[in-house]
Amino acid sequence: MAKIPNASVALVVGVTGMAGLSLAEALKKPTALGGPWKVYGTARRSKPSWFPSSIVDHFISFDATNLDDTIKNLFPISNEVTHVFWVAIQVRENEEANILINSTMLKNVVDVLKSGTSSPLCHVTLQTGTKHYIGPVFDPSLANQLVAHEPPFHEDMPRLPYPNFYYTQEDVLASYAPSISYSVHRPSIIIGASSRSVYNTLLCLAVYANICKHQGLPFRYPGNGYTWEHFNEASDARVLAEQQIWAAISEKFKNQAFNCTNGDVFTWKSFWKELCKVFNVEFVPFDEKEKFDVVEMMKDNASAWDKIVEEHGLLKTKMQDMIAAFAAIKAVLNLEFQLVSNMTKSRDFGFFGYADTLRSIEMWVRRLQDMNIVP
Ligand SMILES: *[C@@H]1O[C@H](CO)[C@@H](O)[C@H](O)[C@H]1NC(C)=O
Ligand SMILES: *[C@@H]1O[C@H](CO)[C@@H](O)[C@H](O)[C@H]1NC(C)=O
Ligand SMILES: *[C@@H]1O[C@H](CO)[C@@H](O)[C@H](O)[C@H]1NC(C)=O
Ligand SMILES: CC(=O)N[C@H]1CO[C@H](CO)[C@@H](O)[C@@H]1O
Repeated sequence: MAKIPNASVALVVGVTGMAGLSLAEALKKPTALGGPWKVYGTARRSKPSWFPSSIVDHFISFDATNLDDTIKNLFPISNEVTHVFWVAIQVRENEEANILINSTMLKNVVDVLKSGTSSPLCHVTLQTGTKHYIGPVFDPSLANQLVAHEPPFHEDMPRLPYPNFYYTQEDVLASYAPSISYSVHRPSIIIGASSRSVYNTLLCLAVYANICKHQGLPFRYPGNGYTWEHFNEASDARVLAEQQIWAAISEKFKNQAFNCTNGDVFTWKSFWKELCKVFNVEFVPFDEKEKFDVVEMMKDNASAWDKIVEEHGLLKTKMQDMIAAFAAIKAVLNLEFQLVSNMTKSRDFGFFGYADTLRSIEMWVRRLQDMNIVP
């Protein structure tokens, strides 16, 4: 079994994303389970201006796809790190490329940390998502052929017969057991704050709302009538952090996968009303006849976003870096089934974290504003 560490030292891989930021904040709370934690946070790029330095003890920039760079940066702390929190993703053009790149990064990091002569590494948490149950919906060559599981999804559902980098990453981690235990966390739409996440729904919706305001366009819902009226769910980055820390230090169970959602459901109609209130834009009900492609619209309005950034002196974000997230939003808002996870397993195991999705929106938008990412 894993060695019992005498101090808790976390390596948060992907600390500048929504989940990473909330994880580092949660680990640094005096009440954090398993604490006090020493926290190393890593990212591919350098620290963004909005990143609060106080939530990590050390910030490391390195490229996990490159083994030499991983050795150079992580070997020096390999005799120290007890827990890895994996919240990094890199998204490539298709799922096969994702599989290769992602499993390589994960393997590089765990191999290097394990190679220390007295490596205390005992647990790795892996954040994946509900694509585990619905398949690679963002892969253009596969998206139209997918057959998903019937919701509500549960952890014991068999894998779908499509390539999925989540499956490969789970296999990579399982290959280190029993010397290192792992837990897998499957959020739905993550709500949090960052300018660096590949898929940041709330940031995109904030950008879209501000463009509509700026251009005098109606803030129309870019999905279909089904999602407008049916239930969906979200995963607050704080709940996700809490669940990962809870699973990481558990002595009672090892090597388990958990859904991780807020525990409530919402219709996009109700979500939209809340967004309109927070952004102070007029609520326009969904109208089938006004269907449009939000990705094309955002590409057309890239210069409008540049202007807003300029006028408000915001952190320089580029529309082109958000197009993948807009495409993901478009896919999710046009689903024809309810994306809802079953949280019973977490509760059976003793995790009761939750968030009220609609109530959380304003807080997270204010956070994005405080970080000077949106006006
Ligand atoms: C997650 O939720 C889905 C849908 O309810 C369910 O099928 C799946 O078993 C759950 N997974 C876990 C690990 O609880
Ligand atoms: C923004 O998008 C709308 C809708 O697609 C379009 O009518 C408008 O011309 C775009 N604005 C600019 C500045 O391109
Ligand atoms: C939720 O998951 C539990 C197992 O974790 C299962 O017993 C229960 O039937 C599921 N509920 C639904 C509605 O699928
Ligand atoms: C399924 C798959 O492509 N797995 C690959 C993940 O990455 C590792 C390391 O590069 C490869 O060895 C696997 O073949």
